[in-house]
Amino acid sequence: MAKIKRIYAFEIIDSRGRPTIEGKLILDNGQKVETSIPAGTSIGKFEAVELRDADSPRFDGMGVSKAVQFINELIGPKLVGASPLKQFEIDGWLIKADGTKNKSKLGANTILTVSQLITKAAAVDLQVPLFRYINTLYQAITKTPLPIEKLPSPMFNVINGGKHANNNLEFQEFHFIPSSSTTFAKSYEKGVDLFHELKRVLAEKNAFIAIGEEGGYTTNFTANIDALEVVNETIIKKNLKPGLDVFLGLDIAASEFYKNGHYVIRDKPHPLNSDDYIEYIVHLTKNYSILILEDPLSEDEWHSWSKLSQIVSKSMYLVGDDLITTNKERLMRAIKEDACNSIIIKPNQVGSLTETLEVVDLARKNNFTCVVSHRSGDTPDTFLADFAVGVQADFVKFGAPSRGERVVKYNRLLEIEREELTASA
Ligand code: 2PG
Ligand code: MG
Repeated sequence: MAKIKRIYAFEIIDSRGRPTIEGKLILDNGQKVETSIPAGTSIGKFEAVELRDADSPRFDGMGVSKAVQFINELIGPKLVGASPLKQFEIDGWLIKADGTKNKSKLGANTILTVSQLITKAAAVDLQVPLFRYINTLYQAITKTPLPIEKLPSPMFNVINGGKHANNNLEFQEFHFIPSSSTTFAKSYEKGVDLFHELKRVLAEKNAFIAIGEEGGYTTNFTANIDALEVVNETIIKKNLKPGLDVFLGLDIAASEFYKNGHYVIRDKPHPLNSDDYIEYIVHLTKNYSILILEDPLSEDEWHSWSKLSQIVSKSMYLVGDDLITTNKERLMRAIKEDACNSIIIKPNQVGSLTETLEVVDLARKNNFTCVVSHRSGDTPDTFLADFAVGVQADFVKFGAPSRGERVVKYNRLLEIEREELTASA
């Protein structure tokens, strides 16, 4: 089996025009793999630390030259001669070398670059598709067989608000979720059709249309409920039934507008206390076919999460993103307090493949639904699509069905369905 000959990294620019890390790994048989790391704009308070050159004026302090230097001078040379098949050992060594609880010494972005390179190199060396190799690693962690039988259902982010746009919506993401009763290809097609129909619906209303961070439309709505209304209207215009053919998804990212114990949204004339705000959220879920409700409450409001969960958890996926941040301890607390029934999985929130797999395992063992997610700052890397198939995630959210760094991941799922799953079925 091949050994690592060289690992190196450099700065590239992500989809937002911010620096991120690209890493390359060369095996001693000449094979080469590369990976790049996404980054969030609305970052959860409990995410592992993303190492940036905050003390430098370069790129507004967003450079990653220190992280790159760690890979080129510290980590890379030490891994020369190692086997890429030792994923768990190498991740364990990196986590130990960092030695902090939140990866603040080396950076989650630094460690994840190396971790993903190791995974990709092993798959190439073994000559298996990346998703199958990730599936093998996952089974080694869960100690239970997990056959690859399906593709995750896509959720398409078609209206961008919150920190992902400079419109006046507080809610961050509005999704179309085609019913999962068809193939991925059909769901993708439906998502694309709805995306274009939505633009026509907005144009008919003389709305000003621009594009947000994740490829969805941003426009001048007066309230969050208006965006839900437009999304619903689009489904009906396309002769589809909301709640049957297509569902709605929201990532509210509520931590961003939770101020002094109150939720401040345009839909209401005054800031709302948690109980009144929950009442409004429940009202929205009753009036629109919301299947996925992500981060409706602030990342610190555990008690309110449990309250809302009691009301909605039986009829929809209540998803913790900023609440859990792909963190095992926070997931354990969410399970114990019945705070939600689903989790967003983002490898860069925790910083290594092994830990991400462990979180998926813990979530599954507690009947949580798993949504694998991109970041608002992303790259053309398709690692996440293979990851989602490898762990048999229930849903993926990779943004709008438009813009290169988003569609490249959906297109990879299309490729897996076309070339790998139908062939082996
Ligand atoms: C989220 C993500 C991705 P960001 O909140 O779920 O859509 O946004 O990457 O900005 O954290
Ligand atoms: Mg989120």
